[in-house]
Amino acid sequence: MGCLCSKQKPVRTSDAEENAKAAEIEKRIAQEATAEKHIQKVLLLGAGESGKSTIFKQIRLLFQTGFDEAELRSYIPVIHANVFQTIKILYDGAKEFAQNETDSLKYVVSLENKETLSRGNLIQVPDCAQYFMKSLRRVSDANYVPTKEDVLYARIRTTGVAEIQFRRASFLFQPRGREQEERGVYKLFDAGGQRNERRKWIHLFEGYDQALFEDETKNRMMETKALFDWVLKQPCFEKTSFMLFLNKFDIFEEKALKVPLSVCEWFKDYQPVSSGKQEVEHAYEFVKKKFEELYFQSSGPERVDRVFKIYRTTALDQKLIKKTIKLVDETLRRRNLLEAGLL
Ligand SMILES: Nc1nc2c(ncn2[C@@H]2O[C@H](COP(=O)(O)OP(=O)(O)OP(=O)(O)O)[C@@H](O)[C@H]2O)c(=O)[nH]1
Ligand SMILES: [Mg+2]
Repeated sequence: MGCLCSKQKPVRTSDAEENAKAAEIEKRIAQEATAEKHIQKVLLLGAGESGKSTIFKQIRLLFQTGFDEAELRSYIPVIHANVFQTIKILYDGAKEFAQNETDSLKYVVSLENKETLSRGNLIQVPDCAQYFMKSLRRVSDANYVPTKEDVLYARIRTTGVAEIQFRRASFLFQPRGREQEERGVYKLFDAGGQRNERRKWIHLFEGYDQALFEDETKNRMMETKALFDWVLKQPCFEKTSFMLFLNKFDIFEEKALKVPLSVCEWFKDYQPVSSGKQEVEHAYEFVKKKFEELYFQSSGPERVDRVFKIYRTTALDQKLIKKTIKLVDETLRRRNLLEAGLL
């Protein structure tokens, strides 16, 4: 929110002056419209903790100047809070597990005993828990300065909307002198995905659907499904391209072999076919297909020409994110050329 203040001019403005002003305003509007044409707005949407800010951080690292020391240091309290929260969850979880165990020391939380941590999925330990628990000595050092990797793992819920801008040319690595040809600019928005945060951006769109936020019993996948379905149906996204990142593939890879996909209501018709890597691939393809089906079900016939692509990502993997962003860029570029009738 802003406030515009202007001083009243005591002199009478002539018609010629008025006309000149109007022409100047017209010119500025036209210039801004041309500049905006080169700006491609990309909005990161998804449920809370799905990895939006991690992708946002990776993009800052890859295509901007990254984090300076002051910013790295600003993550110290966040990382310490992540560690305290993890220890508290592990401690409470250990007490719960010990109730059904004859060996009362089995779940005692210590640097050496990982028994409770290994059952983390049952007690909702955060995804960064393993990483920071392995680095306890380092992160508690008095002279500790977080590394880039620590910052990527650090978990802080986004409140409001963050925004960065970067030029297409910054990641095209083309021969010198050709940068000017790539005048396109990306504006990337990272919005909070927790239910209460969504209220801040969701009301900007038409068709506000309160019902989505009422059902507390949904598990994360069901919540993602409901959110994706809702977004797809919004009139303001009628012509918007959708790049779906099936993120946290590293966690999926491990989980798919331990917990049957069918525990999730949406995937209850899933049948495992084998074991190991093959099974992971099969499970991933099944999930991908479910999202594709949802996309086509929720996109009316007037929306079929918008672009929809699915990418398998692990936001912590910088190389993979770099490759994925390049693919996304190629897709969006093609789409723009098509729209302009140049392809
Ligand atoms: N193992 C693993 N962890 C990830 C991945 N992506 C993100 N994380 C971790 O998951 C946690 C949550 O990620 P965020 O990027 O904060 O999630 P978000 O979607 O921005 O969440 P909100 O801001 O609450 O909407 C962080 O600790 C990340 O390090 C991934 O691909 N693999
Ligand atoms: Mg976030």
